[in-house]
Amino acid sequence: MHTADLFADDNTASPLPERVELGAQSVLLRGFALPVADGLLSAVASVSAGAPFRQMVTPGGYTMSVTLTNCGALGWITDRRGYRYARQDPLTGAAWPPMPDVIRDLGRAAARAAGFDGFDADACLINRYLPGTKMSLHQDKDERDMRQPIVSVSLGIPAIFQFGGLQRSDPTQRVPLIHGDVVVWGGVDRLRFHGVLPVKTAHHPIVGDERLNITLRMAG
Ligand code: MD6
Ligand code: FE
Repeated sequence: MHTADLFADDNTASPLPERVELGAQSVLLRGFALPVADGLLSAVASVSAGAPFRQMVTPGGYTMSVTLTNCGALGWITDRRGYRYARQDPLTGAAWPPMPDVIRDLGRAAARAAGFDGFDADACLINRYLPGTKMSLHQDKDERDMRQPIVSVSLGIPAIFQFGGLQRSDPTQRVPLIHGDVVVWGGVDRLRFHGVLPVKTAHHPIVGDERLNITLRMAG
């Protein structure tokens, strides 16, 4: 190889792009949550102290592999009666814990960075993925105002996010997500199918052997 080739543009070590466009109104903001990751983890710990992670059952009778909890005025739940948002935790009968500012502020900032001004989440779903758990391909359509985007924050061990089209049968992109990544999708992409492939065993130095996903929405 000629020395010059070592310095050619396409051989130059470059940092990962911080913005990856996944669709016309969908973007992966790589590392966007890193500056507040420790604060987010403390927030998740305090939320789950009041509203523990638990498995839920889908309307079809399947037990979801992930465990979940919520904070904020509205929490996403599922049982045999359907998917919906609820003001009370069905486990405790109490209101969900308030949404910590670090979560709400991150959601607003990420949505703005993705081109959605005025995003102020009232619903925060927190999913916990242990190795082998997954989220099947689905659309998010339980929210009242579909003009508002979804903000999804990844913490802990990596996962592969599947991002499809408006039809279940459309091809899916496979997007590796790591600690600190944030995906925002809305507008023409709001109803795109998405999911998470079974998470592989791994270790994260701060979070441990699990993945946490914080999904923010304006649901009410
Ligand atoms: C995730 N969660 O946990 C993505 N959507 O990475 C979702 O897409 C989701 O957990 C609708 C309802 C519940 C969910
Ligand atoms: Fe979803």
